[in-house]
Amino acid sequence: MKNFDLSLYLVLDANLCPSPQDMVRVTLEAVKGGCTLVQLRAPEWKKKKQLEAALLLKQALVGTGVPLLIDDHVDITLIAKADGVHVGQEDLPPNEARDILGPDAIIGLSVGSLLELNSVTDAVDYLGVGPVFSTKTKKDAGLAIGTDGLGSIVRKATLPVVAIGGINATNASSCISAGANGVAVVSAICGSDDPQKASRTIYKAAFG
Ligand code: TZP
Repeated sequence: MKNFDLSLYLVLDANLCPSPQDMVRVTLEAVKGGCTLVQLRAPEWKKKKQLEAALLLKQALVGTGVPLLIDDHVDITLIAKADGVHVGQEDLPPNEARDILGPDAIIGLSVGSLLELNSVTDAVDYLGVGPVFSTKTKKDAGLAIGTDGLGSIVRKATLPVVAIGGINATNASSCISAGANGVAVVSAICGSDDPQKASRTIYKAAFG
């Protein structure tokens, strides 16, 4: 069994954390606050900077039990010995990512509609579903699907689901009530003055 916990999934953002060191700082605080999984997502950065961040993050997470996933880049995942990759609908397909990374890697896939569930294969371990609420963080995220949209995807999905998009302490519990296994958060943690407190507050709001 692959060991990962989607409960509070921190997605690091290159705009809110402008350097790899910022990413490490936010990550360590978030882990103290209960974050269970971390993704490096920095499409604005050149690969060299993404790799630097991945190596630092992997080192920082040693001994925490919190896995590190890399958005989109299988090569960085391999080089940094990260725990897996998260791919979108337009990225390297999950089967190809699995062929490269092997059976132990964690592979996540973004799904924004019932139609996109058709792209789920045996290679996928979890689904990132959203945007549930409107978000300024990802410009091309598409229209918010709401908790009703989330619920309809969860009911058809055969894999664990993490909700994403506009999630904060106020609305996190509605995602769990709609059937998500966890919440993925960018700005409500990365943009907070106190990422540890923000993480703890969101976790408690979601799971009590
Ligand atoms: N994928 C769908 S929405 C989103 C991503 C990466 C961004 C979510 O950011 P925030 O700040 O938590 O709304």
